[in-house]
Amino acid sequence: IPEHSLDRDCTTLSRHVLQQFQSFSPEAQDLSAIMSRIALAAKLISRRLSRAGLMAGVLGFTGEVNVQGESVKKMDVYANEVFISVFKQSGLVCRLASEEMENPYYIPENCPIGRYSLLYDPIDGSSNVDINLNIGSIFSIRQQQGEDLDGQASDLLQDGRQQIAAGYILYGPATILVYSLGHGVHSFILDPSLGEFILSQENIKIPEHGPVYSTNEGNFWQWEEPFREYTRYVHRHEGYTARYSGALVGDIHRILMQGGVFLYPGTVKKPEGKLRLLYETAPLAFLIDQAGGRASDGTRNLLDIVPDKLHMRTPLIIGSTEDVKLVESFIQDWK
Ligand code: AHM
Ligand code: MG
Repeated sequence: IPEHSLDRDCTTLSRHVLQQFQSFSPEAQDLSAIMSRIALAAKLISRRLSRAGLMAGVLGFTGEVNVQGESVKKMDVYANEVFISVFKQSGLVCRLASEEMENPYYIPENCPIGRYSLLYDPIDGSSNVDINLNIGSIFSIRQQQGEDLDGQASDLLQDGRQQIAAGYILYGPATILVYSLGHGVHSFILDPSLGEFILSQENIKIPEHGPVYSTNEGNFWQWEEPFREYTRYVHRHEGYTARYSGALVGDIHRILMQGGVFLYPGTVKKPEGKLRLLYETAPLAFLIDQAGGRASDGTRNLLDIVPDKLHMRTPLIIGSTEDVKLVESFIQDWK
């Protein structure tokens, strides 16, 4: 076996985190440990997904409706609990907030020593679960900022640049984890025989421009005019191709690798759009920014938006800088 391939197999996620700090500082060790726990969550969810169709009572709905008014699937509940479980007795994360929970969840034995908060979407693209198509998880790590006096996590209501780390897991043909600590974007592939995430690509850069446009055109007549104008522009010009899977993580992963733009605009009825800032759009914006791309709500850099509540939504335009700016120019011209 050539030596370099052995080195490569040994570049696990936790080692990679330490390498980026170039020190064994307490912060480096904390983040390495946090990323290992997130990796464990990814392995548990990945394992359950790969067998879901063979097990009774794993797929389908629970009959409940979550804080967002969406029907909850059994996999949403399982994945939400996995992230809580992996951080129990870790002393690392005191508080978790997710799409599936109205209020933040505290792990009492980790508080107040756990200096970090985890914000996450346990299952992104829930509609794909029951039909065995790609789905994802999204995560963001923030520093715990003092006391959460009102129990509403108002101290978490800060802009996206305050994220310490962010990333996603894509459950596709292979399970991939992509993350950033603010020093570039790196991807890892789960080697099922080792049960480890192994480095696959370092310092990923998104192309300045790309062919993909990814949006739910079924909403065309619900959008404001500039989004319709942009879509008409794409239809009239050569070199564009449409891709939309119903799971943000997969669509954005394609755009990260090949370039292009993903759009989830607001609609006339819901001007704020569908996607949530703290655990969907801001972590993805952090990653794409680190890869040299751009994310916007149409008028502002998405990383500058300060949420006014935990489950706040934002429109999302994200991807290659040139393509995002082109969409923004349609909005500017219209205003
Ligand atoms: P979810 O987290 O409840 O699954 O919702 C988020 C998903 C995104 O992954 C995807 O881009 C979008 O919702 C799809 O919505 P639509 O079906 O309206 O196109
Ligand atoms: Mg989601």
